[in-house]
Amino acid sequence: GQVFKLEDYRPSEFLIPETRLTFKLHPTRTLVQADLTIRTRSGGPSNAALVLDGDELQLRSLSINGTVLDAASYQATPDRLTINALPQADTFTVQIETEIAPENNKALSGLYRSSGNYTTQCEAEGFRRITYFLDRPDVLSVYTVRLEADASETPLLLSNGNPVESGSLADGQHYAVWHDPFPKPSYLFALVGGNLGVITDSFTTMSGREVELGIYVEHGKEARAAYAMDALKRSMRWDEEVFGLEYDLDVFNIVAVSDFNMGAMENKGLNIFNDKYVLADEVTATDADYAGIEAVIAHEYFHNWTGNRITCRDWFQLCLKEGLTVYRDHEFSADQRSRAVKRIAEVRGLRAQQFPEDQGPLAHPVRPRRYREINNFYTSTVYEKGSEVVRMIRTILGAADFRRGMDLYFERHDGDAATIEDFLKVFEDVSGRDLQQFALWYHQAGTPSVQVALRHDAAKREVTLHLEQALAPTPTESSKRLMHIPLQFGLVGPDGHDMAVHAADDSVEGDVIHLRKRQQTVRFTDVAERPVLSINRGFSAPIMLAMEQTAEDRMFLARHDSDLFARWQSMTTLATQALTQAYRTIRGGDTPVFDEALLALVGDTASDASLEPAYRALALSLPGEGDIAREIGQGIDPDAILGARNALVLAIASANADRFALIYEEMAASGAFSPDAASAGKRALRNVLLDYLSTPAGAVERAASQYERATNMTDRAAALAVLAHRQSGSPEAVAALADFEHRFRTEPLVMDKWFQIQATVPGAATVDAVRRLMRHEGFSIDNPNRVRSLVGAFAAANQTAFHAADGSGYTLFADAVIEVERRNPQVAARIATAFRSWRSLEPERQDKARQALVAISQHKDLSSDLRDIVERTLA
Ligand code: BAL
Ligand code: ZN
Repeated sequence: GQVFKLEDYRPSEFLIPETRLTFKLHPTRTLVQADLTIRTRSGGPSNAALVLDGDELQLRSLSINGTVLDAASYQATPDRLTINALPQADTFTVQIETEIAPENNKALSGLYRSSGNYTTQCEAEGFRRITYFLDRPDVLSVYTVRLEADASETPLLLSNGNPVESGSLADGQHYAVWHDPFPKPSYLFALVGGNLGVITDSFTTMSGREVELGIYVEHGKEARAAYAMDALKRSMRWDEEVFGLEYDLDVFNIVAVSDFNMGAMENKGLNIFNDKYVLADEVTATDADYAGIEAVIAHEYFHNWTGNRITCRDWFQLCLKEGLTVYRDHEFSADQRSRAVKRIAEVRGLRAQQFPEDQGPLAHPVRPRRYREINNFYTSTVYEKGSEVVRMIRTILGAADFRRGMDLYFERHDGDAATIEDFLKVFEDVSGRDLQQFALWYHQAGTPSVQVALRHDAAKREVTLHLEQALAPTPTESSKRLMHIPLQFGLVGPDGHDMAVHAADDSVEGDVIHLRKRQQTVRFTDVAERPVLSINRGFSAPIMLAMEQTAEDRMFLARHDSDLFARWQSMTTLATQALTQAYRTIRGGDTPVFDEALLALVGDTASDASLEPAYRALALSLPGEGDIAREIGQGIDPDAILGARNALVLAIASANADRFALIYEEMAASGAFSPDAASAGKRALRNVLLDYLSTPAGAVERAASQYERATNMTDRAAALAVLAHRQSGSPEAVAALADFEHRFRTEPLVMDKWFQIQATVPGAATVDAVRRLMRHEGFSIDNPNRVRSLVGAFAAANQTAFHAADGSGYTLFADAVIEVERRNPQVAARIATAFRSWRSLEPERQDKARQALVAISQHKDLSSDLRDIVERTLA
């Protein structure tokens, strides 16, 4: 396939200031009439041909300035329309008619039907599946859209912007016209035609304008949209208060659909959502679902400024809108909930998803320089690491200058298709700082590592910190330059409080050390007693830290660090060290034993009432199998990792059984259900304790009883997972699985939990279970949520089954990927990234994983999406 390169960017010769679209919606014969005003960029006539993008399109007719073109003056193929004979003018109109079949569109890109409703997904390159167009983000156009459809079958007709008019037509048809006054790229176009229920509300902006809000869902599910509406209003208020950003149209609509490739899409004024991120009530949704809804509603809303009002010049700049908007939704959630808890959860996610990406064959810079298939760059590097980079800008500049920089960004670039250079420049301009070296965070792939050692000289009353950075080569980047790494830190005194620091070095500003060289030494004067170093507080830089620190010092920090993130990190580091040690012991044929002090630390943290329950729950959640694998590095044996982790869980449970049982009771809910953060935190702590308490052989009663008595999905799903994972095959586990299926078989989103819990039961026997579940009546290979819950979860979150020693997990998965790929290449390519860490496995599994990858690559007519992932993974 073609390789697209950043350095090849050229502005378009032609612009499309206005786009008028008419859709005659029909399941298999939708007629699309596009009337485009074309203007040359130069302002004079152009000699160039007009080349418009298409994808599987069928041209019905073509006119220029209203005159039908003769066949000799253009060439139309499914993926390109080239018009050679253009009027000798700076402005002219082109009329294009295409016909498409939404019903047959299983790729869910472009215009498609889901549960009888018409919907669109145009990012990144779906618009060209609707009509021929300059389908690139730097061509901004003002859209007027007329929709026509059968009035009884499709009573609802929505598009971007504000409603203009609507009415009846002959033959039971009706129409609606929408106009969006804000010029936008084609990837932000959307329409919905359907028969849906709605909840409405309104929002008064800070300047006093009324905005009508609507959330459209399947009939009968309106009540489940209430939390999303509440989250939307909170998002709108927060963006005004924190960034001074106000909404700009008369209406804001959200539509939930059940077949959706992404989480949601920020189309101007008409966000389209995967219904997973809209629908919630206590019986069907977990606290994690509520938090996800809040975050995604906010994320898409925040795109209205960071993405829509200021969009991207080209797809290499994807992180300009995504990294920044993730940063904004993280800050929103931190303000709505607990900042420390939110930060720990973010970092856990970053390490589980982005670090393996950054350290494997699919590594790429936050701003890539090359791609073959842009759909494969909606990655955690672009999104999550992109957000970390924005967070570092704020750490380096401080809150006030960061806000001034954001203000300048909106002032300077509103209406632009901008670049990362534009973004960095505003922060340089407001702060007078040089961000050249810092910009490498956008340009270089890979996770930097930093080594730190602290020396205290009691006689001189001096502390010296030695810091050293390194960045390993990544595919396509063999040599790396030195990074600017901002490290938040504190020197913790024997009383557990931070000491006042006097740095004899200008690389220290306040509580931040700016590491810019390969090796750096920082001196602190007037330090009488030996402090304990707490560094990378708040995870100020997304790095791997190697610190010379004794277990005693880590224990001390795990109990006393004033920075709750760093406190959690110390405990996690201790657990990780214990787990890698246990792994080696198991590999050596012995039984691991654990340090009593660690077991006591976990118990003490669980019962520390000065800490909020949500934090305690996170502190008790041991590193995942993937985290342990990453720490070990090479020659991975997933069974030994699971063995080590289970052994530590059991040791912690045995050492703290009584305490845990007590706290489990203490955290029991009283009163009505509320999804708020404090209530959710109690449930989280209770459920992580349930997992510990249900680990010993036969300890099945508590979970079975919680399952039976559960009145909300958080407690019910947690009990089910504990039964299925800790007491797999027990009569109680079997009964609970059957009960859950019976209760929720008509609720696809809930059945996703059932599929996912079973797909992640540890052990090779799950391979057959997944094969059976793929034939379950509730499963559909066409639906992305079902595929991700069963097949995706199996590969990404079940190390001992996916990597079963006999290779059966790989075979099952490779077959499933191909089956998905025949319908939906984007989803297939996404789940196939589960192979990315194959080279870290022990040799026999490596060999089997490679065979499975090669088998996929040898399939005929492989989509460019899947081919790109498989070839890069094998390279
Ligand atoms: N732009 C694609 C979905 C999202 O990141 O909001
Ligand atoms: Zn986004």
